[in-house]
Amino acid sequence: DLSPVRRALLSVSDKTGLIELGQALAARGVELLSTGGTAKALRDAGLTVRDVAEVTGFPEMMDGRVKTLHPMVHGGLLALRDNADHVAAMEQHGIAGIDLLVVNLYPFEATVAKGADYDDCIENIDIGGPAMIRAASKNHAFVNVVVDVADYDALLAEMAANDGQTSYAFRQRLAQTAYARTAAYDAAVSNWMAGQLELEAPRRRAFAGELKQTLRYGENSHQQAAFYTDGSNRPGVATARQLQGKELSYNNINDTDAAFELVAEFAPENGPACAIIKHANPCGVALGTTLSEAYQKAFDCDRTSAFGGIVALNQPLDAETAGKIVEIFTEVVIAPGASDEAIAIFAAKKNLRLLLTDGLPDPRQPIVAMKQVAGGMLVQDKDVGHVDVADLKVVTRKTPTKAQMADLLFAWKVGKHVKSNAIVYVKDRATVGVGAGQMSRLDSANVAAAKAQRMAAELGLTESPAKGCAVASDAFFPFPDGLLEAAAAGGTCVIQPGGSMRDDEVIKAADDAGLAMVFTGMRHFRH
Ligand code: 93A
Repeated sequence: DLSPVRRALLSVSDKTGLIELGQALAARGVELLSTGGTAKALRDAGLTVRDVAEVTGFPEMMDGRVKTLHPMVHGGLLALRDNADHVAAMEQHGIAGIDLLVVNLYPFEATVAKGADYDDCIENIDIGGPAMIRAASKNHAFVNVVVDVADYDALLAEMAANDGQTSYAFRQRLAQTAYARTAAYDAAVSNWMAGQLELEAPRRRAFAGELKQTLRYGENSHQQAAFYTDGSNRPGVATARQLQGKELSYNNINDTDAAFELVAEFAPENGPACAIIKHANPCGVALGTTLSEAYQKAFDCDRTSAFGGIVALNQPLDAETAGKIVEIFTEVVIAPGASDEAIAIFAAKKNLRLLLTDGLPDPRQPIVAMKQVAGGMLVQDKDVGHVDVADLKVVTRKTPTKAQMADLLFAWKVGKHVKSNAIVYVKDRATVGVGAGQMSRLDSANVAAAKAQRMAAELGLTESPAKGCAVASDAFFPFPDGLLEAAAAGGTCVIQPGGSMRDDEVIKAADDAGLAMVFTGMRHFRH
């Protein structure tokens, strides 16, 4: 099943590694064909190259839109070398076989990501490249197709090991990679167009994704896993630079994402914020006057759970905060930058991963969220809903004070990032109890209260830190019981969507307990 590589067509937008590849192929006596810019680069390096235009008998035309779309090219890629009819057709029309196709496409995703205008994006939709890739992939019985600079070395190694030939298994693997690339490419084009047309994005979704890395395993060690990027360049775990520490695991990536998306709710200009995540839920979130104070307050909420957690910051990591973080075992820290001093402090902790980004993800950016179900996929807009003071309706006799209002809004933002049923207790812009993922709202209120009790024990406080706290509930209280539990734990004001059949009962219970309560009219389920 070995097949020789005698002729190669190279047509690449990303010219990284091109010369080295061209030289290695030429050294093996492979004839090189190429398109305009690629041919020029190879020739400038002293290599002998034949222009595709010479092979097709047509010049590259229409601004390059038509360069390789020709039977002399596609016949050379698609002809079955062991089929008498195909061989006869090649002879009759003077078509020479192309055994190796090296293509990387016009940078459509990068063009969109840099905010280019409509026409520029359109011009960056590659047509000839994907056509050739699909043709060469189909004919992997004879043809090699390389779509990724990262595979150049593997190709040369395969040829070196087989006296200039490649194996069927190798070509088959290249073909599979190539089809994944064209599929992702077309999905990116379709999704961009959906955005341009302002279509209801979730209802028109194509599935784009490019393999970033294979992971050691998934949620558990018996599950295989991989990490894909979506080409959007959104600041976050997929695009962050990892400065140190071992490779991220599946769970690390999931938790780091949860942490960074949560902390991004707090605009850096409103002060430093820190979120600590365990199992995709926050075990502490706080604002501070300094970043290190924000970290300390977040850490103090639940010191036990924070051990081995993921820390996200809304401002560049500074030395003082770095010094505090390294005092306990932390898996990952993600921040929009770091000072040299902070980086030096982390360098001593080899296992601690530090991820740096160029900014925070925009929490209002309308993107699409997906979830798999048996036999299908659920697609929805990401929850970018938010409320301001002006959106709140006071429903009790008591009105929250200014300070209470600030804590209520803080608690509400945190609650949006807690798995439902979510109950969050907050004091002085720091969580003091988080009840996550319970099947009843009453249970979540209980869990949050128990967390506050443990915080008191951990910090040696004489009274529950939840005394006088603000309470957020991600959905309405169906009965007064959860609300009363929160009041018993120390809650004095409440933020919740409202809209229960028993709102009247719940409001009366709040009045009787002396609480101030506001309705948001918006729910933040998160499952
Ligand atoms: O505009 S195209 O869709 N029309 C074509 O016929 C065609 N053939 C190759 N773009 C085409 N290509 C692309 O040109 C390749 O996929 C590659 O990205 C690029 C290389 O152009 P150059 O060699 O001029 O730099």
